[in-house]
Amino acid sequence: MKLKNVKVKLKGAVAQVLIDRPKKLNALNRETISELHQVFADLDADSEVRAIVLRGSGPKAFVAGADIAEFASFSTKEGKKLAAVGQEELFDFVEQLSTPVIAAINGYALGGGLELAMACHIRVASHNARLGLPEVSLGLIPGYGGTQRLPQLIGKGRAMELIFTAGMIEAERAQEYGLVNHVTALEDLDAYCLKMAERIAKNAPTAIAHAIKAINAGLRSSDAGYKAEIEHFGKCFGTDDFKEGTQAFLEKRKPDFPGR
Ligand code: DAK
Repeated sequence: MKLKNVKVKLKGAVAQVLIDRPKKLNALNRETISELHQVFADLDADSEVRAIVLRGSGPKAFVAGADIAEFASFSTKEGKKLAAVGQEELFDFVEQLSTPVIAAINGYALGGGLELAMACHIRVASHNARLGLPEVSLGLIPGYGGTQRLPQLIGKGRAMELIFTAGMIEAERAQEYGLVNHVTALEDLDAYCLKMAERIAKNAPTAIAHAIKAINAGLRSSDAGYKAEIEHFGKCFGTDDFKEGTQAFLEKRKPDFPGR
């Protein structure tokens, strides 16, 4: 597969994966999601690769969300189908990978971008990072596991506040909440993550793979929440609020939601 939006660099036992659409703040379109799936599948199958670091290209964004221009015209059926496919192809796929993945959050991690970082096993952010799930400002709910993984990481009350306000939090607050493990200067982020990845890479890969499966099994004893998310996410696509929210973003204006 020829890669357009994703780059991979190998440094010994560590693979660095770069999401490379800086002009669109690395927003996740269909093509980028399938390229990431392929790259993660290939790296996981390579026994020489013992840890992966994922980051966004440029100094401004990890990933500023799913590509709004692409999903703005989806119907309820398409929204539901794509949420299920996306979760399977990328978000659940990364979470269940046998190789540990560190998200190096080098700027905005919003919507699908924060959902991707939360699907990774460990998160490190630079000081300039801004994190949030702004979907309700577009008439949507998080559709790539965010309604499940955010409360798991930071607790129900904080997760509800962050989702309902569509707000962004700074890296230091994210660390206080437990959403990211460490915060570094932007220029130190790559070296910090590489060092952690190298430390992980020295340990038994089979044992780490089993630890990932065991930890995930405990946190995901039922898929009911993920299924409910897909169901409710799909329903949002049929609403006038969704049409207004996405149109307003594309027209660079504030939305005026008609409501129920
Ligand atoms: N999608 C598409 N383009 C985006 C984008 C996005 N999420 N975020 C930024 N861009 C584009 C901008 O439109 C702009 O493009 P041009 O106008 O230059 O062509 C370019 O990136 C630079 O952005 P700005 O000019 O806006 O940069 P600023 O520094 O002024 O602002 C910002 C940075 C991050 C605050 C702003 O760009 C922003 O608010 N971005 C959108 C954040 C957001 O709402 N993200 C989406 C959350 S919703 C789905 C499953 C899940 C989802 C959707 C569908 N299916 C299964 C169907 C998830 C949805 C979300 O992620």
